[in-house]
Amino acid sequence: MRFFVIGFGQAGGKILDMFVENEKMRGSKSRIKWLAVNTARTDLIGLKHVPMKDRLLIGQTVVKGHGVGTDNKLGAKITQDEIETILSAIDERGTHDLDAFLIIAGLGGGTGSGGAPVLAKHLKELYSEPVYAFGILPAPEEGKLYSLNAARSMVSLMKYVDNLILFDNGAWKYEGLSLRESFEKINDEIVRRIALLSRAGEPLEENMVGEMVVDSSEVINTLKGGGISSIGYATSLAEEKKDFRYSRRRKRSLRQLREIGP
Ligand SMILES: Nc1nc2c(ncn2[C@@H]2O[C@H](COP(=O)(O)OP(=O)(O)O)[C@@H](O)[C@H]2O)c(=O)[nH]1
Ligand SMILES: [Mg+2]
Repeated sequence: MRFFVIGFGQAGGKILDMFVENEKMRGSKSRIKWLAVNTARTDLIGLKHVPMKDRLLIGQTVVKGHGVGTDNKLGAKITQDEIETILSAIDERGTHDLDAFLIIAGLGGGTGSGGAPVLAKHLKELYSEPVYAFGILPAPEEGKLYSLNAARSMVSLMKYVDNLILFDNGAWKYEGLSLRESFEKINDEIVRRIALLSRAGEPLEENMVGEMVVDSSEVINTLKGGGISSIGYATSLAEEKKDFRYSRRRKRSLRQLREIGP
C-alpha cells in the first residue's frame, strides 16, 4: 500500500523518522513518500533518518523556528497561512501513484495538534485518495491543557479524515519508566503498526508474496466511512515443516528410481 506519510510536529516527526529507518533497513525499494513538517527547527534537526530535503520548517516569520509550545490554535493558523508551501512540497514528491495519505501527529501539543486537521482538510479537498490520521493521545499525567488540545484536535480531524487511528500514550507507558523514557518503545510499537499497513498488498521481497495477504483495497474498505480505529498487533512462531514431497533429495530419488526402474 503506497502511503504519503506526513510527520507533523515533534511526535509525528520522531515516529516518521523511525518508520523511515525501518524502511531503509528492509532495503526495500520502498515506494513510500514522506515529509516532516514542524514549526520548531531543533525538532527537525534532531531527526536522523528523514533526508534533509524532506524536512519542512513552517512559521519562521512568526515563531522564528522556536515552535508554538502548546498553542495549537497558533499551530493551526501557521499551517493555514503556509498551506500552499506544504501542499507544493507534497506535490513535488509525487502523488500520482498513491493509495492514501497518512498524517502522524501527537494530538496534545501545538504544531501537530493544530496543524494536522488543517492539512487533512486541504488534502481531502485536493485529492481523491483517502486521508488517514494517526493520532497520539496524551497521557493523563501531562495535564488538562494537553487533554483539551487533544479533544479539540480530534473533533476537527474527525470532520476531515477518512479514519482516525488512535494510540494512547497513557495506556502504553511502561511500568517503571517515565513517559519520556517510554517514548522509544512506544514509537517502536506504533511503527510496527504503520509498517503493517504499508505492507498490505506489497510483495515481501521481489517475487515473494505471503500466502495470506491483505491488500490495499481491503485496508481502504475497512477504514472507509470515517470513525476512529485502533490497530492490534500479534505475532506467533511459525512451525517449520519440511515438505518431503518437494525436497531435492526426494526429487533426486524419484529420478533415480525412474532411471533404475523398468
Ligand atoms: N508516542 C510518543 N508521543 C510523543 C513523543 N514526543 C511527544 N509525544 C507526545 O505528543 C504530544 C504532543 O507533543 P509534541 O509532539 O511535542 O507537540 P508538537 O511538536 O507541538 O506537535 C504530547 O502528548 C507528547 O507526550 C514521542 O516520541 N512518542
Ligand atoms: Mg514537544
